Amino acid sequence: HPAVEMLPAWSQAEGAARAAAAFRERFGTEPDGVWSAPGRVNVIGEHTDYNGGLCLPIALPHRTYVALASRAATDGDPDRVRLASAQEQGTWEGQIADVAPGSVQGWAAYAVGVAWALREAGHAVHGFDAVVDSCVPYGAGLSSSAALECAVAVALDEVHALGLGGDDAGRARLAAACIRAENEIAGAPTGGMDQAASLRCTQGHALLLDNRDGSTRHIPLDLAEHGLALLVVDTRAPHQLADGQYAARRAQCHAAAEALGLETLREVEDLDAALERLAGTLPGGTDVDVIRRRVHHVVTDTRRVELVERLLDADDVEAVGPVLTEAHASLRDDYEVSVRELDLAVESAVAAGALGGRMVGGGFGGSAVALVRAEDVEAVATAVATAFAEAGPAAPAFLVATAEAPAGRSA
Ligand code: GAF
Repeated sequence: HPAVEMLPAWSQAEGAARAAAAFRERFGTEPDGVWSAPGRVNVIGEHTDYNGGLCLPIALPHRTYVALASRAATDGDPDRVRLASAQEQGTWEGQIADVAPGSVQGWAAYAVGVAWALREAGHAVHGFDAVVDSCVPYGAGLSSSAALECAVAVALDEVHALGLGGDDAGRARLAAACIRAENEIAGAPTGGMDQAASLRCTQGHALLLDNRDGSTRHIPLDLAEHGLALLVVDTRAPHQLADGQYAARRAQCHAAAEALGLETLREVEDLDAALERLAGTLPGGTDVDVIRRRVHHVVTDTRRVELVERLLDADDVEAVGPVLTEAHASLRDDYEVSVRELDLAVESAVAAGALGGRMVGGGFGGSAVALVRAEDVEAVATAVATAFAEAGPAAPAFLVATAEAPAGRSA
């Protein structure tokens, strides 16, 4: 059997110590503090956020740490930002006032974009030095970018005493700033689930997020209590959100809603009737079958979130497994965002005894989850690693997801 690689999560004390040490080494001074924010894994409800639908993410134990020192208003250059990362070469330097769509390339856009967005929202934010360190797997569809944005957001909130981090309404506003940073400065047209998950989840709960109005419900999720575990498979298939596929799916959903005279696909009540109507209402030249399948996925996935909510409320957690597998088929066949590695992860996990599984996040690479009995974690991971070794793709890596704390101060 191939070895199973588990991706470790640092404790908050360890992550904070690493980021603070890297800060001292880079800038030769002490940071004001260290803040951190988690990556996420979504239990169910994929590509629903930008359609006003439901999703159900949890915050991972894997977090991104930001050691930050605010520049005093009296500093000779109060607007200057310097950013470094333990995972990247070099230091990014610039002025917040110069940040604009298209002006910052690479990972720094996700960090300095948040300072820009907070300013756009009317908050007095000035420059800072920051060093980032992270154990959120990068590019694995587990929201390493949202974790970076949200860690910077809670840091800037506190050093400027904006008072937003202290309650959920304020955190929703921080999330909105992070979404603007990602959409407008980093140029990734994502929907907002990831930032809400990183800022608004609570430990021991999944976050039922209604993207129609941003309202939430915290659903207790202690899988260990049920003898279960959520095994995440990072397929290591390259995953890229800023490419055209994600935007193309968004545009198709938008076109479908428009053809139906709806603001979002969340408003579809009678799915069969809506699918029927699309034939006559979409602009000529549109592939009606493709749009119908996209709509079918989006509408049924929000229904699956409602079903999982009922199952969790009834403590019938094992029954969630098959719903995940059904969601995977919908993402693969109707939404067409899966890839061979994701299908292989789900199929090999289910064949090895997982109760169900599906790809998570945007797709086109990234990770899958499998709901497994706690005693089967190792056997299922080994079976998935073996299937990959036999089929040819690079070896996957694994982690066990538990519902952890949202973004906050770590030191
Ligand atoms: C990515 C996006 F960032 C989210 O907004 C969401 O649309 C997800 O893909 C799919 O559910 O993570």
